[in-house]
Parts: sequence; structure tokens; C-alpha cells
Amino acid sequence: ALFFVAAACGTAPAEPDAGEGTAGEAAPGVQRTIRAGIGLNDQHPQYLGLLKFKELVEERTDGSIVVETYHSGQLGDDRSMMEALQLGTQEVTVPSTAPIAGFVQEFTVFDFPFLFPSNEVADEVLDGEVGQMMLDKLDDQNLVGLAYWENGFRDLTNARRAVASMEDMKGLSIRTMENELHLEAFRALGANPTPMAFTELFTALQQGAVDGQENPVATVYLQGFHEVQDHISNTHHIYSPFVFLMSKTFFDSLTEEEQEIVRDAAREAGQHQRQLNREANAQYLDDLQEEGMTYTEIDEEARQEMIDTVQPVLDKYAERIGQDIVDQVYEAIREAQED
Ligand code: TF8
Repeated sequence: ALFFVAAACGTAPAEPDAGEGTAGEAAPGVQRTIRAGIGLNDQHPQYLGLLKFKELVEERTDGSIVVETYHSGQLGDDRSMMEALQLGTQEVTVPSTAPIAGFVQEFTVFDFPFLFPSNEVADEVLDGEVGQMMLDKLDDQNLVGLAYWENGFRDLTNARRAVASMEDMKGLSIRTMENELHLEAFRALGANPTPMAFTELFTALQQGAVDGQENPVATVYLQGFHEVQDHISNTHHIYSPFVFLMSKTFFDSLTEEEQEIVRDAAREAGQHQRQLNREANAQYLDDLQEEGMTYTEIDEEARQEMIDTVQPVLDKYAERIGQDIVDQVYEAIREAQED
């Protein structure tokens, strides 16, 4: 509440912003509702981050904007929720970048296997210029990207055998996200990938429709995948960012102050979410083993073989996306590594 008063008194923009963005008129007394939906369950840091966003927005708007939170795909899967944002029938969702690439293909670059060497480098690149440039591309899709959150490094699980190298992946049927690069990369690695929405995944694993899947440790544990999967390997093959998305129709209806409040809240909640997510990804590997999963480490040599094998796929996608964009991302990673 204090923040809101301070912001309202402290800055008095005389002129409306002449830039690209538009802002609505303040409509005092009218309460607006943000329906925020995600795919993971209410134990996952993705949801805890959403609760933080709710707390910050409701406090800073004095309750004139209310946030209703939905988890476990209650409002749909990543793709259908993004479509709802485009239509203006839902206000917020926080998908992985992989399904976002179906809307803005340049996002594919963030899903290049073995791209980011660490969480910290990912933070710096995504929170920097390149990250913002990509968020700006969402505008044409009637979406506003307010912040990057974290899904994290993805690890492979399956019900058939321990996987220590590509050799062991041969012929495994693996559910992937709905993203062409993911499909091609897994095909190159020798697996037999099937794209599927996350909301269908547990049942597919349970019924043996697919042998395995790949997600960060936090998801594997908190979604109970160990109940239907026996093996996990630290393939860390792709770092998945989450993107905090808002319907542009809704964003444009907010006043400038409100736009600033939701943007700040999305970012601050993201800091909180990333921290919880890292703790969860570190903590739950032991729990998975206690629940009976075998854990197999991918050694240097086996990882290098995977890196070399997917390289031609990456070259093909770099050309498709635009080599200049891909180079900007590589450059930003190099700079972040020097810091
Ligand atoms: C996947 C993703 C998902 C997230 C979540 C549903 O495997 O990693 O866990 O995008 O929003 O589909």
C-alpha cells in the first residue's frame, strides 16, 4: 500500500508515454481480476512464485487488482493457456520457452541443448538485453513477457533401464514438449520422441504409452513421477526458462502505474521463484533415490558425445531462426561467463 501511495505522489508523468506501449485510464473503485494459471502442482516453486506475485500485486494496488491462482493445468496446458491470453480470456500464465517457440520461433534458441553452462549465466543472459529483445517479440502475438522465471536443467527418466550414455537411450520412447527442436534433438540422440502436453504425461507414463520423459528434478519429485519411473540420469541436456506472460489486451487496459506494479511484481516473484527452484532441484535428487529410483551420472565423455551429436541439428535451427540472433545469444553467454 505504501509503495502505491509513494509511486502515485512521487512521479507525476505530465505527458502520456509516446512510446510503443499503451496504457488504460485509471478507473477508481473498479476491481480487476488476474486469472493466473500454470501447469505444475501447488507444491512446485512455479506455484509458490505465483503466490508471491499475488501477494505483491494485491498489496501494492491496495486490492484493486486481485490475483486468482490456478495450478496443475486447471485452466489448460501451456499452449492452450497462451491461446487464452491471446484471446483475453485469461490474464497470466508461466510456460516453458519450448511451447512459446510455437508462437515466436526465435525462442527456440533458448532451448538449444547444452546452451547454458549454469543457472547464473542463464540469469544474466535472460535478464539482460538479449532476453528483453526476445520478450519484445511477443508483442505481435498479443502477449507481454514480463519476466523470466526458471524451470531448470532437464534430466531424463525412464521405466526401462539406467541410462549412462547415448547407447542406452537407443529406442527409448520419450515424451517431449511440443517443440520441433526437442523432437529432432532426441531423434538424433537415438531415442523415439513423442510430443505431448504436460497434462497428459503422468497417465502416459503410468500406462506405459511412453517409456520416459525429461524434466528437472523438482518436477519429477513433486509430480510423483518416481511412482511410475525407475531410472533418472543427470543429462542436464536443456535448460528450460519459464516466461511470465500476460495478456496484452489486459496489460494495455492497466494504468501506467499498474503496469509498473505488475512488471516489478513478476520480476521480484521471479527472484524468489528461482531461489526456491534451485533449492528444490538440489534437494529432491536424494529423495528420488530414497523413493527407489536409480540415479546414473553422465560422465564427461558421454556428455561430449551427446553435444557433438546434436550440433548439426543446432546448425540447422540457427539458420532457421537467424544466425545473427543465435550469435547474440552466444556472445551474451560468453560475456556472462567472463564476469
Ligand atoms: C513440460 C514442462 C512443464 C512446464 C509446466 C507445465 O515438460 O517442463 O513442466 O512447462 O508449465 O511440459
